[in-house]
Amino acid sequence: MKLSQKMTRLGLCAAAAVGLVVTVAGSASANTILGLGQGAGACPANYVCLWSDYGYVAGGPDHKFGSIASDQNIGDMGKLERNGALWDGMQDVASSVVNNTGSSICFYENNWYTGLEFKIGPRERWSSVPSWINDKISSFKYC
Ligand SMILES: [Ca+2]
Repeated sequence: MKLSQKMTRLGLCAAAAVGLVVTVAGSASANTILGLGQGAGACPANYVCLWSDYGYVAGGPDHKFGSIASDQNIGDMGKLERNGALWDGMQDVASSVVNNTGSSICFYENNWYTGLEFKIGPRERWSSVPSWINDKISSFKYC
């Protein structure tokens, strides 16, 4: 990797650390934050948060971006990519989740809310999701 590419990656990583808010097409008032801090407390009020590792920790910056927060349904976690190659979505990597909403949230094995379903109640925190859904979540919705 050239130095300039490395610098670009580091820059993007810094942006992730402070949280980059993007608006997903089709939901003008909804927000998805790419890149959270560590710990369940990093999840904003009224958001659903997912981290790629156990214990509310994000994984390595060279792979999946590692953590997201959203206040809306996400039908395809692989489509959250932004800023080129660094962030390539969060398909099949989530290992810990926080539901900071007043609704139940259902996580799914496949895109668009199909396959295995893992339902959690309002305000629930899972530092380790069950093994049968670990590294398999591809979509989630209010349910
Ligand atoms: Ca994981």
